Amino acid sequence: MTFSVFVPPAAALHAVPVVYYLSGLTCTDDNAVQKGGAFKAAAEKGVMFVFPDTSPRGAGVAGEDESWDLGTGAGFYVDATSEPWSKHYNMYSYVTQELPALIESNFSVTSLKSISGHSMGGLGALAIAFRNPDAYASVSAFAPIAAPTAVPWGDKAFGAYFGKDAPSQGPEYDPCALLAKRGRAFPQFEDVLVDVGLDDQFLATQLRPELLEEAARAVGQKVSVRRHPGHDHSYFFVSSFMEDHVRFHADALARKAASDAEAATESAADAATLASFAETAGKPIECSAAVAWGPKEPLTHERVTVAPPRAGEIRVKVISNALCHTDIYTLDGHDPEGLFPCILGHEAGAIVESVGEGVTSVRVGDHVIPCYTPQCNAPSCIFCASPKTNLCPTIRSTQGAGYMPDGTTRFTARKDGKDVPIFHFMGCSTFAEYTVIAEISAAKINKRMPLNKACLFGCGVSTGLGAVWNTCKVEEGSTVAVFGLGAVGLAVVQAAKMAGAARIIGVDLNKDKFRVASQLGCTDVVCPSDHAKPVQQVIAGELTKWGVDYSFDCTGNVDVMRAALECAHRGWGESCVIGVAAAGKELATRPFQLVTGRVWKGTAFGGWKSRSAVPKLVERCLSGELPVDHYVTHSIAVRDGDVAAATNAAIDALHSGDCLRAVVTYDDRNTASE
Ligand code: NAD
Ligand code: AHE
Ligand code: ZN
Repeated sequence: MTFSVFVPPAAALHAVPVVYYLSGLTCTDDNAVQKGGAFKAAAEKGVMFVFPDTSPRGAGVAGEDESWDLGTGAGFYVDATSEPWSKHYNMYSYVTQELPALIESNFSVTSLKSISGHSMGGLGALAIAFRNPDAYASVSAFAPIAAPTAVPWGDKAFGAYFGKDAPSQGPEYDPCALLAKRGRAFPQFEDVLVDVGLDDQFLATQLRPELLEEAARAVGQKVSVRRHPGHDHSYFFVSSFMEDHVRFHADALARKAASDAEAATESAADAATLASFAETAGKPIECSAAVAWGPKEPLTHERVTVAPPRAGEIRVKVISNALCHTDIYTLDGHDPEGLFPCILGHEAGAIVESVGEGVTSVRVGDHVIPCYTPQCNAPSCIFCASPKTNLCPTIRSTQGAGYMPDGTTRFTARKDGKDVPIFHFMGCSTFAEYTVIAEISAAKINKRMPLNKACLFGCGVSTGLGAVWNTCKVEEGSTVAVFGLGAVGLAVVQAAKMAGAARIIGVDLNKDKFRVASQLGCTDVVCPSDHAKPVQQVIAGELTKWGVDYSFDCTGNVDVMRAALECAHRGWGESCVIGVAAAGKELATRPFQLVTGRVWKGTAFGGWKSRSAVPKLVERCLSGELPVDHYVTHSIAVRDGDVAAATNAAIDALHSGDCLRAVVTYDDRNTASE
């Protein structure tokens, strides 16, 4: 066999990952080398490209040179089972085993691989990746034969290579059939990139990308098929989009390298943690918790029993917890859904202790952030499927009723000699050393992120960022007003600054919040009590002529929400309600405010689809792009297992007025000291 290799300059310094590129019918190892256009990006990204031939050549197999779409140049990347092909036509084994072994023993490469290809090679890449998802970091294709068992090229080739076995063997090399057989998405492949040309003469008869989209949609697998007008089946088409594919693979390979490195460097502490989890898995755990017995009562220290997770649930060891205003609001009896006795808390960093039946997306030892807005990602969930919302309703009714999805609680406390069931809160209940949450509420994050910072992404900070970037999509040069400069409001300021807002007006009754607000990007600060006029008239009329492009309520006060709306720009200003108002409160404004073009909207968890987005926010934080340390104004360690004492101290801190987030740490593993 002949193959070609592109060695990037980086290989001289260190081992590099490899992209295998499979060519189409009639091609050799040389076509994409000459015309594919991959090398500039591959050199920049430090990835090797390997180009195998498309079939054996010159083995003297009877009939191999009789037609252009069978035999020589047309191996279809299968292991033939029928004579005369079965001896030599084993391109599947060659590409998945023999060739990588050869490359890995002769070149400076890591074991990380991705795969791509064109036409017949696109089919090969998809089928090989779907059959070996752990072996490849990513897969992409140009104009693939997406459903070979349903088109003439596949019929002819599979009929010859498999003979009477074609009905059973064909689907094993058909990407659509492989997806249907699996019945669920590949967690290994966040996305599959596919490009097709709309002027490709084979599009409707041989390629059928719509069948791949249908098969992927049915199982919830993301496949991005990009359709390009004016492009045909040629290498002009391939080379036009090759750089996108190189970057797609290079990024996935880098992510896999990072997560493999992280798994390999699990510390001794991790080993000890895992050993302790092996002891408790499947059994009830007795541990400390802060229980809220009734509105306005201080949390009390209790020993509670946490039952093992049931199907679709996970039990987690809580490491750190930040206090959100919403916890206090519920404890103070303002939440119409508030139930007692309960275990509050919903901004935490935790480690998976055990998993219930059927849980596949996280494993024991994974670091997770419990998310009160879950993401079920089921193909049937129209909310998860829609880019318009993050509000997955799958477990919302039981969550609001204080139960796990099966309508029962996992917590009991011993009170006056009796076992008392304790309600769950917001699907999280993290004011306990251990809690049980739904699998679909767990965002798995990079273990490099200290859990006493990671917890911030469980609610307030993510919400403020998302309100700006997702819900309002604040543009460069905008004017913005932020009402309430707690952690949520400051995250709005930080996000608006990052979005390039030209002017950011911070509003708070507490002037102590102005220093950090200005540091984060506020260009103006306003204390409403300094003015005789309503604050909306100060902002729209004095500070600006017509009002601000975007305003955000981060207080939960309905009068402030009205002011925020009314300072929005005539004609187009948008006002976003983030704050949570107390039971019985209602909004009011003159409808004329809306008639004259203002838009009133709101956000829950900043519009983030939790399990997909939170890990990415954590990565941005780790990369230094998204600093969050400034939110942690108070750090409190749990002493002698008294979770309630530490949490009550955090509540006092939040009431003090100089607190953004008070982080309570239950266990100092996987935390940072600064
Ligand atoms: P916080 O208590 O830390 O901050 C609130 C800030 O608002 C404080 O600085 C306070 O001084 C200021 N404030 C209060 N009344 C004001 C007034 N009349 N005018 C101007 N400023 C005023 O709270 P937080 O944790 O930042 O949360 C803010 C709000 O967002 C809360 O209502 C919380 O429940 C809500 N929240 C909503 C979501 C969501 O998804 N929608 C998520 C998290 C928090
Ligand atoms: N349960 C209350 C409302 C509470 C509320 O609005 N919660 C916010 C999150 S606050 C986070 O700190 C939210 O996003 N709600 C959406 C949801 O599904 O709960 C009530 O009024 O009944
Ligand atoms: Zn919150």
